[in-house]
Amino acid sequence: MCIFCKIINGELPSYKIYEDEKTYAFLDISDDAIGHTLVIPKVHAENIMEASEEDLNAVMSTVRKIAKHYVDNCGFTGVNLMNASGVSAQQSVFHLHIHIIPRVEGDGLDTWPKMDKKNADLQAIYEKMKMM
Ligand code: DGP
Repeated sequence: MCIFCKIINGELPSYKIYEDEKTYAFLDISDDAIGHTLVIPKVHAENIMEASEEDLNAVMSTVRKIAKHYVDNCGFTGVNLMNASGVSAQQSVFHLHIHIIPRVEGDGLDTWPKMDKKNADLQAIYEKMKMM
C-alpha cells in the first residue's frame, strides 16, 4: 500500500488539516514553506491522468476550501498550487496530490520555476497538440 493510502487509513501519522468523504488534506513533511499542504483523493490514483473526474473535482473543491481558509483565517494573502504527474514531471509519491503553498508578501519564497526560452515553432507545436 502506498504511503499516502497509509496516511488516509491512519497507519501512518499526519497533521490532518481537513477531511471529507472523498478527500484528505495534511501538512507536507518537507518543512520547506510554512503551511505547505497536500490534498489527496481517498481513492488511490497515481496522478492527474489516472484519477476519475469525480475524484479530481472533489480534490479541487477541497483545495479551494483550504486556500480560502488560509487566506480568510490564517494570515496568508495568496497560495501557489502545484502538481507533479508522472516521473518526467518529477513526481516522487505516486498517489495524486495537489500541493498548496500558502503565501504572504515578503515571505522570501520563490516558487515559480525559471525556464529558458526555447525559441520553439509555436505553429508546429499547435498543429501537434491541438485537441479540436
Ligand atoms: P511530489 O514530489 O510532487 O510527488 O511531492 C511529494 C511530497 O510528499 C513531498 O513534498 C514530500 C511529501 N511527503 C513524502 N512522504 C511524506 C510523508 O510520509 N508524510 C508527509 N506528510 N508528507 C510526505
